[in-house]
Amino acid sequence: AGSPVPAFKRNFLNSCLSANVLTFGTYTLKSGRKSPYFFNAGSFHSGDLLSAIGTAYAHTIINFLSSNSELPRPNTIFGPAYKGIPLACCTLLELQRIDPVQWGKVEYSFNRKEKKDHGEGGGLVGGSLQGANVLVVDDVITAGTAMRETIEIVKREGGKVVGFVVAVDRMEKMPSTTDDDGVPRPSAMGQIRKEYGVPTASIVTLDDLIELLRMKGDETDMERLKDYRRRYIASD
Ligand code: OMP
Repeated sequence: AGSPVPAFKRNFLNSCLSANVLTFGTYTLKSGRKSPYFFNAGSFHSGDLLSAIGTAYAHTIINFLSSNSELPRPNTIFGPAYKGIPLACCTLLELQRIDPVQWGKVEYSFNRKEKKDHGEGGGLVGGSLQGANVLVVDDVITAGTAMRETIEIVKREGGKVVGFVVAVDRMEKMPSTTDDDGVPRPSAMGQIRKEYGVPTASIVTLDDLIELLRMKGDETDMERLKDYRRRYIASD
């Protein structure tokens, strides 16, 4: 039966569909895999959509912190350039609205893709990461390349990643030369959890997307996503 889908997750998924953030077709991913769906966080570009995604991240983070109570409290929300930048800002704004005492003094920060050599200079905008406990907010994890880069940036700037929250966990196994061998391997998220000891969370997973298509009665796309899951599903 499973537990009921919380309202913030349902609203988030409905927003994704109505704004074409989540689309179905044939897409080539960064990893080279051909996917029957794509999640484009760059399409969350209206006031209503920013509010929907900020709310969904904020509730996911609150649940994540309460189920990982041993974690140090984050003092910075970091959004990797480019797509992570508005995500970090609207998430922190929503967290502050929900609980100003807890989140009012927490900072946001993001990296520049090109280092600035004049004015204030440096590779970061926003709060300093020196000695900071950093919670990273990003769009999607597939093979984990983007996530590894972010962990390195935070480390280089003197911070420590204490958690990693994405909108969509595609639940895919790590890529390899025998990518399509049908053998499950650990997920990118699981691997990074182990390697860096960083706990992770997502607003939704591939399983949630399949359930959404089932509820909508979209059999064709649901079957295509299930095929994809069978082929690339991770072992954890
Ligand atoms: P990895 O670096 O392989 O984990 O891929 C994550 C990145 O791929 C994201 O940060 C996006 O730039 C891009 N991506 C999406 O935006 N949406 C998807 O549904 C899939 C991908 C992807 O190429 O895997």
